[in-house]
Amino acid sequence: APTIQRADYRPLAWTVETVDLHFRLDPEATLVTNRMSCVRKRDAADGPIRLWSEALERVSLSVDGQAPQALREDGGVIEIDAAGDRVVVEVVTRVNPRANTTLSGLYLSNGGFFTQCEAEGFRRITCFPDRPDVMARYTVTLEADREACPVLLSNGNLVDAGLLPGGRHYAKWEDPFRKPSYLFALVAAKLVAFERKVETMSGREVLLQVWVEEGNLDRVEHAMDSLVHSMRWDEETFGLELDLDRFMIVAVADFNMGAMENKGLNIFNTKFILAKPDTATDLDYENVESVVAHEYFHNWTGNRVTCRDWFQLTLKEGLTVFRDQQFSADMLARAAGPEGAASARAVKRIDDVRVLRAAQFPEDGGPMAHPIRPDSYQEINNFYTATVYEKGAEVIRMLHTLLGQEGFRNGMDLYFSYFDGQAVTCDDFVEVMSEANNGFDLDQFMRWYEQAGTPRVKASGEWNAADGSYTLTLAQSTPATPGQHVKLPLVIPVALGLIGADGRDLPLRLEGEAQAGATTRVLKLTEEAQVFRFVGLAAEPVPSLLRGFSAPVILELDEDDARLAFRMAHDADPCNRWDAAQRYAERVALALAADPAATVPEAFVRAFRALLNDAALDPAFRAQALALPGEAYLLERMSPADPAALRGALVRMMRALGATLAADWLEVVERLQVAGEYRYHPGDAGRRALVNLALRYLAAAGVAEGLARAEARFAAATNMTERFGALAALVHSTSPARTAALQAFHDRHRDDALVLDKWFALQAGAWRWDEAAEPALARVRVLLSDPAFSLSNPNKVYALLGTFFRANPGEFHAADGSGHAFWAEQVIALDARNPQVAARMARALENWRRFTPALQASIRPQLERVLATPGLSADVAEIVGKAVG
Ligand code: HT7
Ligand code: ZN
Repeated sequence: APTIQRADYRPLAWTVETVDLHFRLDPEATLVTNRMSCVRKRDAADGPIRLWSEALERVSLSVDGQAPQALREDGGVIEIDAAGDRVVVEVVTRVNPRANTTLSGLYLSNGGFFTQCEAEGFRRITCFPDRPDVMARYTVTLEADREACPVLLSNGNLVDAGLLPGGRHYAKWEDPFRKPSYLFALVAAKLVAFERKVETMSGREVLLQVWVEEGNLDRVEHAMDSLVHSMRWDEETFGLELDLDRFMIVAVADFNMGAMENKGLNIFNTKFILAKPDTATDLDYENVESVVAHEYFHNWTGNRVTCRDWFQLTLKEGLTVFRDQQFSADMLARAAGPEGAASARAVKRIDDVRVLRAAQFPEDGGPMAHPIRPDSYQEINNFYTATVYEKGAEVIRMLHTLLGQEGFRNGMDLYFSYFDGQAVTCDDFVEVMSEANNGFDLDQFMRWYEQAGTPRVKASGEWNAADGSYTLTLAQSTPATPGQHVKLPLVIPVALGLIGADGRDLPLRLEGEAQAGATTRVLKLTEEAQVFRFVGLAAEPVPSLLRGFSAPVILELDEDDARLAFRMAHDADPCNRWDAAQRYAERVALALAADPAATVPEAFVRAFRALLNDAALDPAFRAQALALPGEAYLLERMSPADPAALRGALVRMMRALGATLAADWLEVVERLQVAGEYRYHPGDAGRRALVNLALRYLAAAGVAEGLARAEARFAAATNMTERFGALAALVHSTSPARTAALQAFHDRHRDDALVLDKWFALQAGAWRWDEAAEPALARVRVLLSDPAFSLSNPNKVYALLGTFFRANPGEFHAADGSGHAFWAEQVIALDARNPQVAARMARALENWRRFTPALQASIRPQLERVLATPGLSADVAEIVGKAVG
């Protein structure tokens, strides 16, 4: 596929003012009539009308009612020369939704019609200038069989509806807002709505609807609550109000991603809407809340102000992730109450950092590394990445840190006042932030948009007892990434504290300052190396750097075990306290991986136990701090990466910590049980998380009483968090009870697709705790033929294959290469149905060069096998092509 360059962006000569769409919906032959009024742009260079078209049967095309005089077609682009400044182009296309397994464009799911147009799905429905900088007003008429599709929805307001002959009916929708084609949506299906009317901050009454299949009506209240909370939060935090009279959310079981922010008609993967205590875990509840918020927030950051081109994707995604992270932190803090608020916020921040380290850092260090605003792509769908989303959000967070809450808000206000209704760039956003803050210099800051790779910040400190000063040197560097060898220094906000010998933070005074100030402050690192001298200290301090994870960098700091244990016990910043525990655990894990005879050091167990038994600490925080670092992150830190050796190390650690601290874990299980009816609340969720973790350690170590507790909890659980937590503990043990428990879980939830996804994922991700146990791949192969499994449903693929490839490296990278051959087989099979999903699975091997030579020798032929597959999609070809290099 050709490579598209950011630098090649050119405005179109013609735009579209209004679009009148008519859909005669039929599962195999839907007829789409599209009348668009095209207008020559006054400021653009001369040129033809350009329409994009993909996988379409074109029935007719006319310009002002006539056959076009000059029409050229090349690689999915139609060019029409038109005279004058205004013409009406009418295109009629026929599409086959049933045959559309890509889930992009118009497709069927459980008998209903759904669309997904971001990024370039609209061109699979009709011929159109399918770019985000073409913003038009849409009128949409849907016509369908009344019995099969009683509900007909599209963007905006319902303006007409009625019956048609032959058991059919129609509905007409008008969207009052101009929008790019990627925000168009329709739904025609058998659904029911859960409704609520609320008043916006200006006193307008709006209708909120969550549409689901009838049997799911008992699990939508949480999504509706989340929507109302999101509305309130955006009003209070940014003064942003819902601009529509009606806001709809529709849940669909077949969906490539999490959800989609179509104007007024958000379409969601059922996974991020449906939640009730018996089927959803605390994490599911949290995810529903944050994804509902994310899509809702897009209404302003994405829809009202959109992206000029897809290279600017982080303009809407990084900003919206930042907004949803802030929202979730505020919601958790509010629910936790004044005493628990700070810890609840920290726990959320730790979650976000975990995701960044596990998903984004490896991306930044591999063949797909790209700046948050990429310079080129072959397939845009491959760039909905952790870099664009999560690192993008970190970049916005740094802006927030540098400008302060008020400065950031002023910038947002100015952004909307300048750009409402427009398609703009990341430069526009950063410039407006500067302008709203007295010309705050953000020129160097723009490098965060331009450079790929995770920066390293190396810190070293020197204590001078004679004059009571502590000199901190910070040096930054960013490793070369593909196609980008020269890296310039970035603006890196480093939040820091100094801890005294008694474990308390010291007031900070930099040389030249009259008096000491706060105990945490933000240093601005802008040069390759900078020195900061703190004075007025009575004794050598312990530095706590990058508090709150103030920048998306890797901090390199020489700390011995004792110092890590000290920070684990005393760091006043919970993020850093957690990070100290992670660093210590990483050190132990890598040492054990390097030496099969090594054992878990006693000092580590002591530090770990102290955290476990610190009853003053929020259980949710303890659950975070006592969970071992993720395998993907550890593999990233291991050179060469050896998944089998690492898995061996982690098994030994789990067993040692489970057995040595058995009494402590059992006490947690005893004391922290949550009584009463389930409620989604951070306090209760934290206790459940810690008890579940305790059961994991106890079960791993084979502690009989722990296994008995897990069995009892599994049998008596009244909610999914406890039931699944206990099941996971049993599955991750050598207990013979694990097989029966898996079967019982399956039987109980056999008709529930989302719960079965958990069942698939648990087995695909299972470690082998004894040699006699079946390899995970054998189990995965059996599950592939399970009647509940389907390669056509992305959730099933992500649960079974995604978990095996990404979350079970110890098994996936089996020395015999069986996992790698299986990967190729599945990627090829998936690619024929759904290239986007196949490409996601393909990414599991992109960092193959980091592995041991033996594993590389096993992986390379499989990459080549995929690459040589006839008819391979551009999606997979880009990923595997870049991996092979
Ligand atoms: N903006 C949405 C992106 C999305 C998407 C992209 C490509 C293919 C399918 C997709 N479904 C949704 C989701 C979001 O960030 O809110
Ligand atoms: Zn988004």
